[in-house]
Amino acid sequence: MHMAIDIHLKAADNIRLLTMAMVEKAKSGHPGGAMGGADFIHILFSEYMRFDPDRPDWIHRDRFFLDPGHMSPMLYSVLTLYGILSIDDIKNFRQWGSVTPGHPEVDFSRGIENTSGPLGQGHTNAVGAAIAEKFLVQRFGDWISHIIYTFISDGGIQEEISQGAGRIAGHLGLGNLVMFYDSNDIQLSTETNVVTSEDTAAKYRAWGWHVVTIDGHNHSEIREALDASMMEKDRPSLIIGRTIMGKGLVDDDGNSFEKKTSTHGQPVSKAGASFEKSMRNLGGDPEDSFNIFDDVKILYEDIIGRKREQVSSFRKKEKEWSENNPALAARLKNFFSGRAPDIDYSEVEQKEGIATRAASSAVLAFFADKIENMIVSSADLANSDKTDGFLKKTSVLRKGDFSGQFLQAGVSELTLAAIMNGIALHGGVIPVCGTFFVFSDFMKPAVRLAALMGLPVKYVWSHDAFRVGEDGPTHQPVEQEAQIRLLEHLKNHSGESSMLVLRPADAAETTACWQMALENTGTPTALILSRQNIADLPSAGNRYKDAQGVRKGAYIVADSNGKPDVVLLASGSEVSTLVEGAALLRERKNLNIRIVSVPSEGLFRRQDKDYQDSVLPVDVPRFGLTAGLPVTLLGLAGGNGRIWGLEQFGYSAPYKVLDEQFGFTPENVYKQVRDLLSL
Ligand SMILES: Cc1ncc(C[n+]2csc(CCOP(=O)(O)OP(=O)(O)O)c2C)c(N)n1
Ligand SMILES: [Mg+2]
Repeated sequence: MHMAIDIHLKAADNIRLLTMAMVEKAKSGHPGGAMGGADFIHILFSEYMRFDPDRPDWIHRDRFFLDPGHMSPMLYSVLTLYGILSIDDIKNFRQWGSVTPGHPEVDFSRGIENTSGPLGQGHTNAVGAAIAEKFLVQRFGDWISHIIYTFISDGGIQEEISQGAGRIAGHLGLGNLVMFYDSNDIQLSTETNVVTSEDTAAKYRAWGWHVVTIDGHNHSEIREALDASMMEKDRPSLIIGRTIMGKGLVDDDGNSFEKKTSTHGQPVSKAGASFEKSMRNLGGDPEDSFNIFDDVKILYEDIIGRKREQVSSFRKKEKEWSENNPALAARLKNFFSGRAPDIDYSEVEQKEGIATRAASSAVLAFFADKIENMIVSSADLANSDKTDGFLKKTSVLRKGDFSGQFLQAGVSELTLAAIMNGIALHGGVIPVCGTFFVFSDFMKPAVRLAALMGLPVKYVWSHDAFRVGEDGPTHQPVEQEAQIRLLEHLKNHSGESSMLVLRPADAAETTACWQMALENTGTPTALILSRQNIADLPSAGNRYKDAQGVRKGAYIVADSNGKPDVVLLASGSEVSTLVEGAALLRERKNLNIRIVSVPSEGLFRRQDKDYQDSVLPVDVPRFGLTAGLPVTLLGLAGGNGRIWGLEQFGYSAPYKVLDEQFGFTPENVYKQVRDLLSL
């Protein structure tokens, strides 16, 4: 018994030692917090987590979401004990080309469930994954249930997003979620008592969580707390582990160097501790700082053996289930295929002259009948952003009943977006979320991570311009489109444009853009939609077919005979204003006019040069119209062109008045183009 306890402490110390060694060698990193969390990580990974050491991406695994990405050395160390990472991998910590970046970047094949670093998002990803798990268990049975573990620190507890995550997890009764809070009283620049005096346990209890507070270094208490969490079916669990920052550190004189803010974010030697003496104090050898103790090796070999047995007996159970339930098994496989659903989008019926948010609603209603593994959600705007087209055909997810497919997130856009990331990371479910475009700002930190991680989250952003009208400038997006399209310019680590941003010009384009959104399984997609009705764009024959041009990012909507005198271009509802302006130009000046709809500049710029030149001939003047900042169209209509955009915040007034005041009228299109061409 005594021996058994010792070896676990030794394993935890080994994690502390590797952590110190990694940061020391890299000459940068965050050792203190990771050294405090080592005990929990060792017990969790060795005795509780179900996963396949040979296939860390196995879909039936328990998940572990790290929130404080700066504690990466702790995670990398335990993955090294498992042989999932090598000693060389951790010797390359934070170096170019390594698989051990400063903050973990999602890598299922190496047991990294999420990209973490922006505090608060990691544990909210876990809430999303726990929702996905409940959703799947409801459909496939208890046998596929698994636990979502997450690890949070003082920073994550303080970040506002934790309010949304805590509320939603409690409200939905996510008994499959277990969160460890590394409560070490220290944060980056101060002790926590400088900034907070809340009763965190009471706060989470008030949200409906099961909460225990333990000594985070006491392995029996950790086990008891985890065991108790396993019994909780309808409440998420919070284990507040009181830990010691930089546990085991000593200075040159051998005095304790624990509980120091200075060990948060630099090698322990730089902070003032003695690397050598601290190594020895923890049973290590400074000459061989990346050593794994022989008995810890044996311990982990034994653990790996047991994990393999656990996985193989699970696989037997799975096989039996599949044989007895072939239809369900095929469905499960399909859910996790990550492929876009096979749908005939031409069957979507659109009414004439509607707002693109209404057109999106029609598409979502169509999806509700066809896509079983989609969760649509909204931050309390379903009836405005029109995600309610989907909601009307399903029910909301609620405590004890995950048979529906709609998540009512409440007013918490950032939380919602991070939950969507978690759903996508879990796999098996397609996440869609809506809010007003102006509030995409609130989602942005999670959108950025979705772009970095390459997650196929879909954003439904309605009320796309000052034409929101009477609600005034707080609700009228101006700079948002230029801002979000920067992610179209930014490449992800696969070398692709990190996000697809689509602003359809009418109902037919909206259907086509939704198809692109679902087919885009490698990056997030945004749909930017109008509040107000839009006249359908002209079509010689079949508008649905014409609108397929959006697949190239930009296409010719209406053309002149022969070489155009001018090309008019825009996205969204401004295209229809161009159509009316073009009529005036033809009538009064007999001009040859081409109209181009550009739902995505980023996508258009990835087409071959010939196509780009065929749509926007280099020697023809261009006029761009945008309800956003003029810079939104600079890359398309700059140079030999002119752009009419909005250079100020909007005002509260009926949108038709604003159109007049701001010059978004056919008459102003006429005037601007006449000036451009000096006619
Ligand atoms: C959103 C966000 N804001 C700020 C930071 C910078 N930062 C990294 S860790 C940290 C606080 C660290 O405190 P804690 O979470 O308690 O970690 P510990 O010091 O205990 O390791 C801060 C402010 C960040 N990573 N993310
Ligand atoms: Mg802390």
